[in-house]
Order: sequence, then C-alpha cells, then structure tokens
Amino acid sequence: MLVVATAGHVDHGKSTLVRALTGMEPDRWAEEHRRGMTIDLGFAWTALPSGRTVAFVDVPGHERFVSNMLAGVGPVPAAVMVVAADAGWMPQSAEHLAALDALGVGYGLLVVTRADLADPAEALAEARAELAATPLRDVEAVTVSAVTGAGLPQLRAALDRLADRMPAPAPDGAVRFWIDRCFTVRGSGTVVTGTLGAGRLRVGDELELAGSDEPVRIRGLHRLGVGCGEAVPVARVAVNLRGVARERIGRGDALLTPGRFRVTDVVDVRLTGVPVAELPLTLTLHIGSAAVPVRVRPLGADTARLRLGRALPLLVGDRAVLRDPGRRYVAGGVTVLDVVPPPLTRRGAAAARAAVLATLDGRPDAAGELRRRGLARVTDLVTAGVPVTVDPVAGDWLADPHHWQRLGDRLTRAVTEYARTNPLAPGAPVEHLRRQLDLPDRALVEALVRPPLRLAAGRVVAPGTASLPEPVARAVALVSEDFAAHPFRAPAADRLAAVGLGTREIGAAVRAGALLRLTGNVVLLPGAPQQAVRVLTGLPQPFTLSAARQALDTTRRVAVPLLELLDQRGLTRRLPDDARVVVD
Ligand SMILES: Nc1nc2c(ncn2[C@@H]2O[C@H](COP(=O)(O)OP(=O)(O)OP(=O)(O)O)[C@@H](O)[C@H]2O)c(=O)[nH]1
Ligand SMILES: [Mg+2]
Repeated sequence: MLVVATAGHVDHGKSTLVRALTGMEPDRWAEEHRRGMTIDLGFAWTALPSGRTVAFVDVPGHERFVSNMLAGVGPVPAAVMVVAADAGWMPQSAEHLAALDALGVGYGLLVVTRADLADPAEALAEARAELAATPLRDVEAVTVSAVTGAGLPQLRAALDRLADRMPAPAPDGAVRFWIDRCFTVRGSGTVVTGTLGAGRLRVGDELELAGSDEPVRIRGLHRLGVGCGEAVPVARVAVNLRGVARERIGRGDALLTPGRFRVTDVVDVRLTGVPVAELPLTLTLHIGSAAVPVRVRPLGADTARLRLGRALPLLVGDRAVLRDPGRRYVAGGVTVLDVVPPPLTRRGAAAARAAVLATLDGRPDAAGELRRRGLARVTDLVTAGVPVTVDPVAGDWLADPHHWQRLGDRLTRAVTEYARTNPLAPGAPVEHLRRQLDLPDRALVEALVRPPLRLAAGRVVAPGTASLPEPVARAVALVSEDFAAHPFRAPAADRLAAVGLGTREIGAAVRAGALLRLTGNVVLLPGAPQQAVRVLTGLPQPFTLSAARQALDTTRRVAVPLLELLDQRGLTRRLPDDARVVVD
C-alpha cells in the first residue's frame, strides 16, 4: 500500500483532489463542510492502475491547524505537495514544505491543481524553485483540474511510479505505531488508527502503550476498513485494543513492540533551518503524531538539548519538527543524536558535550556509542535504535575494546594491591573489585579475570602472592583484630608474646607484606600510613607531634617513627620548627 499525505496552502484543492481520485469524502466533520475547509485529518483510498492501493492522509492547509497537519505527515513516508494554479506559492505552502524538509520526506509528487482556472505554468515554476532546496527536489510534477478531470489519469500513473520508487518497508522490524485517531465502537471498545510504517501487527499480539507499563492486546484489526488477521507495512490500519480505556489513549500516543523502545524526556539533537541561538527557549516538538512542549538548551552552533514535557519513544536518527506555537511558524528541523544523553553537571560538561555532538550525525553507530559510553547493555543500544553487531563481554553487557583492555589492567593492579594490603586473605573479593573499578555488575569483574589471575570461591587470586606459614598468619590475624578499633596502637610486647609473634615471625610477616615495621617490634598494618595521612589532613596545618599523636589516638612510641616514615615517603613535610604539614 502506498500511503501519502497531502500538503499545501488552505483552499488550494487538496481535499477536492483526494475526493476526485478516491470517490471518498476526506472531510469527516459537519463543521468542515459548513466552513468549506479541512480542520482535522481525513482518510481516503482507492486502487491505482497497477491494482495496488493508495491511501491518502488529507491534511488541513489553514495556518491555525498546522499542528493537525504535522500529526498527519509525521508518520507518513511520502507527500503530495498541492499548489493552486490560480494562487501560486503561499505561506502555508512554504510552512508545509519546511515541515516535510525537516522530517526528511524525500518521496512525493508536486501537483498543480485548479488548472482550469489559470495557466499552471507560473505556479509550477515557482513551486519547482521552492522544492529545489529540499529532498523533494526531483519529484514528478502533474497538472490537474479536479473539476474537469484533466490530468487525473496522469496523476494516477505518477502515483504508481511513486509507489515503485518507495523503499521496501521492514515487516520484521519493531512496531512504533503513532496513533492519529481514537474512537470507540459499540461492542468492540477502543479503536485507534495510524500508519504502520514498519513491523507487523497480528490479532492477539501484545503491545506496549508508550509511557505506560500496562500491556495492551490487539483484539481486532482493519486494513482500510476490511477486517484482517495481520497487517504488514506500509498500511493504514485500525486497531481494536483490549486493556485500554478510550480516555487513556489518543493522538500522539504510540503502540510499541514490547522491549524495543524506551521513552525519554531528554534528547540531544542537531537543528536545521535556524541558528540555535535564535530559537525561543520553549517550542513544540512534533514527531510522529505527537506534539509536546520542549525547553531548548543550546549546546553548540547547531546542537541543543531538548527537555520534553512528556516522555516519548524516540530513537537515534529520528527526525522531528520544532514549531513556535505562539508565533505559529515552523522554527526548524531536528535530528535526534542521543536519547540517553549524559547529565551536564560538572563545570565544562556542556562544552565537552557540544564537542561530542559535533561529531555525531544521527546515524546509529554501535562502535561509536560504546566508545563514548565505555560499557552499555544490549538493550540500552537496541532501545536507542542502534543495531548491535558485536558480542557481549558478559551477560548482555557490551564494551568498547580499548575501555575493556584498560579495565583489565586496572583489575590486575587492584588484585595485586589487595593482596599486598590483605596478605592473609585468599584473594580479592569480586564485590570489592567491582566497587574499586566502579563497575555496574559483578559479572563484568568475573569476565575481566584472565590468566594469570584466576577466580576462586568468589575471589580473584593473583599468582605469587606471598603466603605466610599458618601459625604466623593466625597470629597476624589476631593482632589485625586489635587494630580494627585502634589502627595506630602498636601491640605491646606482652600482646605480641601472647599471640606468638617473636622477632622472626614479625620479620616473615613484614616480608610477606602482612605487617608494617616502624622500628624494632613496633608494627602496624600495611595500610596505616595512608590511613594516618587521611587523619592528619583533617588537622589545622601545620600540626605538632603532640597534635598528631592525639589525633591518631596513639603513643609517642608509634607517633614519632610513623611521622618519620610519612616524611620519608614524602606524605608529610617537617618544617624548621619541627611542626609538620601534609603534602598535597
Ligand atoms: N475550478 C476548480 N476549483 C477547484 C479545484 N480544486 C478545488 N477547487 C475548489 O477550491 C476550493 C478549495 O478546495 P479544497 O479542496 O477544500 O481545498 P483544500 O486544499 O482541501 O483546503 P483546506 O483543506 O482548507 O486546506 C473549493 O471550493 C473547491 O471546489 C479545481 O481543480 N478546479
Ligand atoms: Mg481540505
């Protein structure tokens, strides 16, 4: 099925043309007939000479109803640009063309109507010139009169040729069905209509209503008014839904393949048509059949962050229209670059983000996404519209190869460091390493373990970690418990003797990195110097030996050699008056 939207200035003959081609009435409302103008979207269809069907989404041309027009053209892949021979190019001709340009619509026809009223040559030339700067520049042009019927056979043939040129739809893709109409049918319940652009719908299928957690089920399907069990794209479809009340659903909502989309209310975008700096800060974003208020935060010459008043199921590469509802004009086009952009909290983050956005073009790129994020879940990319072609590193986690390499190096260092400071432990706990490396999932730590590291009982073990003889290890474990409450109180001689730590045992423990010797048999745990520096940093600088001793809750016997060790390691500096400062 070929689905085309009409476009063009008020009274230029769009609805008359659709009526002449289809024999159906696109203006559905009494008020439309009374006022002689289209207010809301109209739908009509007919068979083309080839036998295939063309369905029209007929839009209003009046400037007051541009948002209805945008809901009509948003989900439709092709357009018929209508210009009256006796009027020529007019403001809403321009505004509708700007909207089609912003949406990237490149398929369609130019139709000069009312050719019985004036020579169409001038209007045709004018319209051609306007289309030249847009993706519609090469469309076929046809001149018609809906009153005399002249040109209608040529128009039908041109519609057939347009259908031949349209790109093949993706029946196996994900469904994002933008609803353009919603009503109740007695005995059936809620019915919604829209243009199915990709994916298939089947009676009995479960779908997601964007932004709601409740599933909805397809109770019945109609394709151009005829019941069917399945609809494939591209098609005009009416869907009878189970599980959703009429009041809860309407134009601008979307039915989705479950799990394939995520709604977002912040997106980073590239703008066309107007410099970012000249945009008002609040505008309306039109995408699919939806229209939501957005706040614009400029991030670069042609890039910005949009905050949406309502979350929508957007994908990287989506095209949309920005419009100023107050001044009633299409302000520009939008290409979505990122649907889960990072927060801009740190200083300089906005400038850094602008630099990243300058490199993006809205074409989904899994390698690039991973380069920027380091790690991502498969579903994060798929629901952003980025197809995944690489294998996960663990579970459903994907990693940038360089980032993964660096994480592997950091893991080795963290395991070695843990073994040094915890020589009595059989290895570094996976959870400890997960926190050290700031990873979101323990499975990632486990996947990073490569020989010579190995995984054993929830810990990562490094080779050649010095091990102590069992009795010494036990004795060190006992004094370690003493240190828990008072990390800077070295065990007294009688305590050392009681647990069996003589000079030789202490030597072994020091060599294995299980204890730190200050002098003789004055020992602390290996992490004590770093821990001391953290305490001393909290003192007014410089500080005296006595202040340090008190702060560390210890004796001169420990404080004097400990501070000397800190001096040696360059962690503190001794001043001429014997006071010290922490070196930062
Ligand atoms: N003589 C002549 N009149 C036409 C032709 N096409 C449309 N008209 C007349 O032009 C007027 C406007 O036509 P519509 O079809 O309502 O125009 P429209 O573009 O749908 O207008 P909106 O929906 O309000 O934007 C009507 O009075 C039509 O009868 C034509 O080919 N020849
Ligand atoms: Mg009309």
